Amino acid sequence: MSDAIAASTFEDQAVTQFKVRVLLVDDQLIIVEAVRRMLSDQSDIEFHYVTDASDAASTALELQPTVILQDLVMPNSDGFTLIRGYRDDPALRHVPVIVLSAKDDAKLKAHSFSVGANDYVVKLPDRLELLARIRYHSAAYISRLQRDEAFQFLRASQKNLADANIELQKLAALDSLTGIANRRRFDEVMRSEWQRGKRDRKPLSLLMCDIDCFKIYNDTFGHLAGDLCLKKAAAVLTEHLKRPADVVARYGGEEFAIVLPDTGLDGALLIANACRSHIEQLAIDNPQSPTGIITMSIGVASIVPSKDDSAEGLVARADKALYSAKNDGRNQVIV
Ligand code: GH3
Ligand code: MG
Ligand code: MG
Ligand code: MG
Repeated sequence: MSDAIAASTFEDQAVTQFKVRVLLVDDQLIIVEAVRRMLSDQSDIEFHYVTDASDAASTALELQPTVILQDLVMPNSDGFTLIRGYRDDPALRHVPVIVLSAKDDAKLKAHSFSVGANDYVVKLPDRLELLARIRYHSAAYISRLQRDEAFQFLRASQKNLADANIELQKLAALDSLTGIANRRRFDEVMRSEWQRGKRDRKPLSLLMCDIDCFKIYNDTFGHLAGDLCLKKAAAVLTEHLKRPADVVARYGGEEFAIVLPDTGLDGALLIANACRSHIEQLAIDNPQSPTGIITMSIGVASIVPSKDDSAEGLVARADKALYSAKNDGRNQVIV
C-alpha cells in the first residue's frame, strides 16, 4: 500500500520536456537543404526529413515530431493521402501538419484543410514566417501533450489512492496479531447478518470461544509465546470453517467469536465441538493448568433474528453459555 502511495507523489514524476521537432516530408533535396538552413541556428529546434513518401508515416511514428512540414506533390504518393494517413493513426492524429506547397491556390488550400492540415505555406516562405508557424503549431501541440500527460498522471494518482483506500479498509478490519477479523469487523458482520437473517427468516448462530487458563500460560512462557499460541488458535479455527460466510473474529484478548449465518443450533454445536477438539489436538503444553495443555471453552447461542430480539441479545446469550462452560470445568461446549 505504501508503494502505491509513494508512486503517486508528485516529486517522483518528472514532467516530460518536449522539444520542437520538425519533420519535413519533401522529395526535393534542394527544399530539404533550404529548410535545414533556415532552422540551422535555432538551438531549440530539431530538424529531420524524409524524401521518400513511403517512409513518411513510419519516420513520423518513430520521431514523434511536434510538427510535420508536408509537400503535396511527391513521386510515390501525394500529400493529401499522407495527411489522411496521419489522421487515421492514433499516434499521429493530433500532430500539426503544415502543407508546404509550390502553388498558391485556393482550392489546394481548401482541400489541404479538409483532409486535416493545420496550415498552408507557399514554398519557399520567408524564414521568419516559417519559424513563427513552426513554433506556433509546436507550442499548441506540446501543451496538448502536457495536458494529456497531466491528465494521465492524475488518473493514475486517483487509481493509486483508490487502491490504497481499499487496502486501508481491509487492514482496518483485521486484527494485527492474528490476521483474522477484528472486533470492529465482528460488529459489522453481526449487524449485517442479523439484518439478513431477519429478512430471509434464516437462523443465525454465534460461538463465543475463550482459551482456558491462558493467564497461567502467559505467566509460564511469557507474552511472546502467548501471542504465538493465539495465532495458532486463530489459524486452527479459521482453517476448519468450510463456508465463506462464516467469520472468525478476535473478540478480545484470548476470546474469539465465530459468526455462523444460516446455521441452526445443531449445526452450530457440531462446529463448536469440532473447534474445541481441534484446539485440544494442537497439544500445546500448558503444564500449570489442570489439563496440562491449551484448551478452549465455547458458549453457543442460536436464533432466528426478529424484531423482538437483537444481535446484542445473541452475544449476551453466547457469553452466558461461555460463562457456564468455564464454571462447569472448562474445555467444553455449552448452549
Ligand atoms: P479462563 O480459563 O477463566 O479463561 O482463565 P484465563 O487465564 O484464560 O483468563 P483471564 O481472563 O484470567 O486471563 C486472560 C489472559 O489472557 C490474561 C492476558 O495476559 C492474556 N492475554 C490477553 N490478550 C493477550 C494477548 O494479546 N497476548 C498475550 N500473550 N496474552 C494475552
Ligand atoms: Mg514535391
Ligand atoms: Mg477471557
Ligand atoms: Mg481465558
